[in-house]
Amino acid sequence: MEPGLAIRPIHDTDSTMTQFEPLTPDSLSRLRELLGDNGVLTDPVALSAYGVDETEDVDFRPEAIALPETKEQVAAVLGLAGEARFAVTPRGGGTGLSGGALPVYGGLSLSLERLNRIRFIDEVNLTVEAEAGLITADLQRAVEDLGLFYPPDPASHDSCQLGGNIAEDAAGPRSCKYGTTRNWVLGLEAVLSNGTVIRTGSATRKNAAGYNLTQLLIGSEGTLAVVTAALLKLTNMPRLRLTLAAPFSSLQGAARAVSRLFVAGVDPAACELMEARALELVARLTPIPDQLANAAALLLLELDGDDSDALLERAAKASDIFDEQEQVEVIIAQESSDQRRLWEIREKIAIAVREYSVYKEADTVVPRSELANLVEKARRVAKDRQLEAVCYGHAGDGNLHVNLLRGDLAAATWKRNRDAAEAELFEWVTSVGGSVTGEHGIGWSQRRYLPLAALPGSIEVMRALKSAFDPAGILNPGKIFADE
Ligand code: 2HG
Ligand code: ZN
Repeated sequence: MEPGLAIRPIHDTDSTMTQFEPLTPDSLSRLRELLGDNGVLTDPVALSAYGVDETEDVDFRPEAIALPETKEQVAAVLGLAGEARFAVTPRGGGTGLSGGALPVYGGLSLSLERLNRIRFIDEVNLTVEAEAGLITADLQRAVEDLGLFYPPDPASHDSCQLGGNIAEDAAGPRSCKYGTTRNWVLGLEAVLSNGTVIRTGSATRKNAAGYNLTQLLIGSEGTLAVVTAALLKLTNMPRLRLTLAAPFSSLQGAARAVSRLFVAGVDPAACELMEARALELVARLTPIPDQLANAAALLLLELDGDDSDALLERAAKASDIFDEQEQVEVIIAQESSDQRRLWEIREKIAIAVREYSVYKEADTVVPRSELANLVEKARRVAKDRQLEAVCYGHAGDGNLHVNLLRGDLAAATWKRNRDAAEAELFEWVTSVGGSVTGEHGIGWSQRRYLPLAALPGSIEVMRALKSAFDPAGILNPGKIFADE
């Protein structure tokens, strides 16, 4: 696809600041009437905590934080916001990586954290209905106790919330077999910006009635409605898992092997790639087995299923595919403690990068056949601007997190070079059929790149949808679109 438009500069938020009213003492006292005194926070410590998420280098404080406990309270808060015209930014666990939950125009941070109940688990129809503020790992544990499985596994699953996962269409290693959050949602309960509560979808596996509002709200980053609960699909927990660690002496070999695994039907639940530099940084935090430490690229695979012979057969097929590229000494871990040790290498990368250098992460996604070129391109755009690129991530989905490291560049040079490197990288990514975010969303920090991923006509439709859902524009303003 032709890239839609050249990258446009981002307007300063001040230019449109006037479209919202500040939270007046009157609005604050009405919020307290609706939510009780402990349902509204205005102390500086809270304001600064709710002014950041996991996105590098951004900080926008809200004027107050609302902590509703019911959907009716969410509806009442939005009704008040519409009347008083203050901005409302929904917030989940604050683990986002594109600033989607940051109140860039101030106003109210609407945290769903107290709507955190599991309403029911239906073991006959294999569904669960849970509220938006439920921690993802708590949802997973609750269904796992019944032998059931909710597969989406964002890295932050111990602290992220279901509502945030839905807002960003979050994913993790297992999405290469099981899909992203959107593949597990049957229906949503949500509050529109005028305070109307809607329900989308149905409790059935099929539903062809009307527009698919469920899928439209998923990934809409809190700009169209506030999701308060979701009806999710479940599946059976696979009885067996194998972890394979394959150290390659060439990045090209590892990257080629990734596409071959899928063509040959190995069907990995997870297929992660780490390049040498990522391994080096992790080794500063945790010991890496000698066979893996010096690889040019490491592939980490998870295979799951119920039949141990079939699983071992798929593992052998994966090994053969690796050997077609080069001689690879694969480690196969069957015990869960050994598997944990291998996965720890992957899980520590983000923190290892963070501890090493200031960085900016580009959440690139390309067709699998372009993975080797992607890493080459990332290295080149970084090197041309005195930066370093560290690539790792969900190779099975063609989704690599390219971390651009500042090293010892001066602040102004870093900002200029980083932006230029990222723009060139995304221009290339979209020129080969990829996109500007695989799983972290556009949010605030990536919005200048939307025109690379969507043609002007598509962006026009997106804007029309935004106005239809939120005519006053009070819901999570400043996100997704570059020149709002
Ligand atoms: C991962 O795959 C996550 O580890 C997080 O998407 C990436 O924290 C990060 O930068
Ligand atoms: Zn990721």
